[in-house]
Amino acid sequence: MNKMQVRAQDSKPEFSSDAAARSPSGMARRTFTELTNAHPCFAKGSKPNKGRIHLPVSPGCNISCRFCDRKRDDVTQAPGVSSSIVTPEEAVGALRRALELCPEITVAGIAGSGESLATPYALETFRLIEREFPDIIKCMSTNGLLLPQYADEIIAAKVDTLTVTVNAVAPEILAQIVDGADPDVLIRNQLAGIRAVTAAGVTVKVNTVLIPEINADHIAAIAKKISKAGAKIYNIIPLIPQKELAWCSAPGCAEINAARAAAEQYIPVFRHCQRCRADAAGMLGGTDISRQIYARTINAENTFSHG
Ligand code: CLF
Repeated sequence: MNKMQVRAQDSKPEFSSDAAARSPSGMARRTFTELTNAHPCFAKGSKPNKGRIHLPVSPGCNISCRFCDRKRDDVTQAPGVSSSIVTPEEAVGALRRALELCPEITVAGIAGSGESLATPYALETFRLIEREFPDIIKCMSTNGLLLPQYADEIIAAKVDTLTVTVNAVAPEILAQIVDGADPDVLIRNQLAGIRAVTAAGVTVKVNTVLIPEINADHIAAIAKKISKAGAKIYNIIPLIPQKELAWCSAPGCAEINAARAAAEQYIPVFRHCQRCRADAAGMLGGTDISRQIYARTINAENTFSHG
């Protein structure tokens, strides 16, 4: 039997209260249980009454995933696309406007358009948000290459939730997906970084881009490793074939379901990902209000970031 066909066992892990969320540093953070009620992307079910805004403050990247195209436009459905990049101060203004338009927004997320830790703007933005909106959940997305180096700053900036994109835990597989980083180093840093921030009470989600020709049989191995490292929830995102991975296929429902079942043996799985733009705003799956917040020339369709 193909690993992808292995069904999840009946006794799937359930969400549990998280005592570790009270960090050793004494800094109180939202527990995973609290987040399952308040954060649209950190629960098994959908939360139609909670929204998020993405603040596109991070232009650079440091690993060059072969499926990614970080071009600026308003309509392309592709990883890393956003209409514009804003400054940390402009991002706080965007959050202010978004909360006026959509009070259901509970989360300010930074998911691009590039890598959050490749430039200082994401952490700077979170520090500004903490001053003006301490009740808003601060959600950061990263490829994890610099996570061990920045773990203390992330913790000090009171980031509540961190998403690490882990597309493989075997270097020979990751080498087929990432062009600009040593796969051994990237995997080592991702896992060490997850361990470091979760020990301080940050709740970690892992995203994996499911690429049928490359990592589809590898999902259970990823789930096992990231769960052991401290991640609380797992999101499997179907590939949009483009750029250097245009030769790969977009996984169908059966492949996605099989991957989720394989992962769920080890970790709860989030199933409601909307593949948000790096500048999305509003309710997940609902009307996007980002046009009323960020300058755009054309109506935006739903595009995808690694958040
Ligand atoms: Fe944004 Fe990502 Fe935070 Fe959510 S999105 S940074 S964890 S607030 Fe959510 Fe959108 Fe899927 Fe991301 S539905 S792409 S998983």
